[in-house]
Amino acid sequence: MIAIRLFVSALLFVGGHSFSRAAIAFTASGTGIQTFDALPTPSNGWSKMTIGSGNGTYTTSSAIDLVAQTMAASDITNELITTSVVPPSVSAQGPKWNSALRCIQSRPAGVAADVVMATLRNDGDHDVGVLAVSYRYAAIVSSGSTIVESVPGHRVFYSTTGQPSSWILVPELSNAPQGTFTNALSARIEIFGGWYPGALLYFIWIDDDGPFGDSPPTREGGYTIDDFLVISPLKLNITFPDQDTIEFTWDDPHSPFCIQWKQEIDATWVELVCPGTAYLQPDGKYHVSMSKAALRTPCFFRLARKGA
Ligand SMILES: [Ca+2]
Ligand SMILES: [Ca+2]
Repeated sequence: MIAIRLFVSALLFVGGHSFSRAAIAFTASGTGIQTFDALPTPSNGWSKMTIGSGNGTYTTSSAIDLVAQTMAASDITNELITTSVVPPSVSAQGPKWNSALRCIQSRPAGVAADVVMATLRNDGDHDVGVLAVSYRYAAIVSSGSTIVESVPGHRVFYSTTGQPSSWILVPELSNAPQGTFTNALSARIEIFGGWYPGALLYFIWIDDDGPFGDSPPTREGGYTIDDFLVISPLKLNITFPDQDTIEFTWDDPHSPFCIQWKQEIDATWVELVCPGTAYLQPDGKYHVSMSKAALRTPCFFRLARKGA
């Protein structure tokens, strides 16, 4: 257990199943950032497939969520195709690796949907109950055109078995806005049933072929995934041992993180209820609502990589 005590009298800065399948290794430090500088192959844990034929097959997110439940990870085995076309061109060949953008892209045409899959294996020595997944996510279209989709972007699911009817929606990754965007997405996932050492875990991204194709001014969107990262978030405990002290503790003895503390107003920070516990992601910024008289001023802390 790591504990950091903050003495608030110095308020501004204190204290500091098929185990042989190729997969992305998940260790105590997570997957490492997947930057896609080279073609991500099935032996690297990345694969794809297409389903159906013809655009407009699915008109609602719930229709896509239903078809997800028919999928089996064992069927999603094909290697991504390489392209260097920017912005992403439409294709019936499924999701691609863009060597110019150095990311994974989807922009289906002539199929019902594109499917991208990441296969992870828990190479740690203990069960994992909570994950934090993050990546950069963009919607791109040719200049002079607008993206119009029945279901914008991806619907994203995970499964610990890869079997049909096992896919669990990740809402934070699945409700893209209409039109172009550049987002940093993240989600905290409580893994139903846990993720055991040696076991696989799958993420799938489904991009349906919407009502429009590649004729201006309304087109199928091109969507990109980059800097994909999955980690175990830290479970942070916040207590008030006495009037002048706040104590933060977390459970990872190898954690290369420290708490940084300051007073600052920033409406974009995430508010937590305190005292209490919270799962945090590295480099995140969090707002603690203080309840003790000496701590009524809005205060903020940041979990930062050590040495950053
Ligand atoms: Ca990249
Ligand atoms: Ca689409």
